[in-house]
Amino acid sequence: MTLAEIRKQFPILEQQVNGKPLIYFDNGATAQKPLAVIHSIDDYYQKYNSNIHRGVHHLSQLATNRYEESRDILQKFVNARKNYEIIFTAGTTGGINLVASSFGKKFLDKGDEVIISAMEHHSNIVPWQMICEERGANLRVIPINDKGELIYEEYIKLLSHRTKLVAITHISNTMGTINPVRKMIVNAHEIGAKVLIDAAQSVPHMKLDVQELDCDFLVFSAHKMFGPTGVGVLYGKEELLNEMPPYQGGGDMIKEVTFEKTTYNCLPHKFEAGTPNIAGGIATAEAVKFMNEVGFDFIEHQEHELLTYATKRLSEIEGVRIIGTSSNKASVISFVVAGTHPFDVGTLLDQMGIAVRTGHHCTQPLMNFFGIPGTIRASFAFYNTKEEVDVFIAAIKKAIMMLS
Ligand code: 7TS
Repeated sequence: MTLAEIRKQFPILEQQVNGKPLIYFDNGATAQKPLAVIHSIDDYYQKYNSNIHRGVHHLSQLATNRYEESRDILQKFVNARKNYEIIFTAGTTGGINLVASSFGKKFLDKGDEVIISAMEHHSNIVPWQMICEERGANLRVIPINDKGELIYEEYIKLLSHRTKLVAITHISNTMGTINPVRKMIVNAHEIGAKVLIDAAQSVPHMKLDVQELDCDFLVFSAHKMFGPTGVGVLYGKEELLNEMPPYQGGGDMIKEVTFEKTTYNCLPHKFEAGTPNIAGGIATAEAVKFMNEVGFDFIEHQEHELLTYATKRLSEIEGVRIIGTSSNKASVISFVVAGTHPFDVGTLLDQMGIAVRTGHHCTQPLMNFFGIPGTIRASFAFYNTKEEVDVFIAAIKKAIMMLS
């Protein structure tokens, strides 16, 4: 597919906002959906809406088959060994809370430690704080340097026999820093700790392989990889998931219920209580197929071009300071403009049809580290263009003039 053909699959991009052609640079928050995903949701509700795993009737079987096919497609997508290592969740946040609660109850005791980093999204901070408090465990934080990179020696120093889990983002949503997760997993495993990778920001940009990474858990959201909102995936190693207690109780997660005792269903159902987002789960497979069709070679190439070009052009503007200058970055650029508030710049960009995210991006500790209230963040997807970057750069210059 050419770039023009790809863009045709995203009708939302064709509109005008405030009288200007929309430029959507807020892909880190949520990505747009191709027609295949939209049609899949429509199809489910028009043709075979019914509950899964319970009905013998035709529609229920159809829905169940499609939902389970989607699990298989996701298994292949991240190269999990077994399809039941793929647990459907409500999103990255849902997956992290599941692991924090379930793994935490089973494996965290007084004095144990969970390691996170200074660049985590609140979703990968707060659930660990909550479970650590409950279990009497301690949260330790890997510091970062001024470029927004982890200080690796400090990570090594933090690892000890007390470390039960390392929960780390693969890519920083605010800065785009790509963390050396493969190496981090090896080091954590050396001391017997388990590792959860928050892949919310990496799964739309690069091919992931959970066997090659050897992570114990990996979580992501469908909506950031061109799928629907309200769906996510938790990958977990079979042995670990089997050892962990259920997270929520309810329908589908049981084998047998009596008032005296309930026995639990096998994987993956043990962790999937209640009726899920069926249409969303099915449509997620369409998002995967679409990304595979576009191809990760194209995705990586296009996004690298956009990142390099936009970084160069932005750096040339007086007063602009880029937050996060690691040499190993995904297509995310956060910046501040001297003498302006990110919100004001964002508002002016919106008036010019450009969607960026402004604020702390759910990474308040990171903002505190840099001593700033927030940033303006442009996050690119493979459907963005250099021409859009040119319009964006001109718009920033204009905004700076208007605000000075
Ligand atoms: N982890 C990371 C690294 C994220 O970027 C996000 C969402 C989450 C977890 C939570 O994902 P959710 O789908 O469960 O909400 N990040 C952003 C963002 O950067 N702007 O809006 C949401």
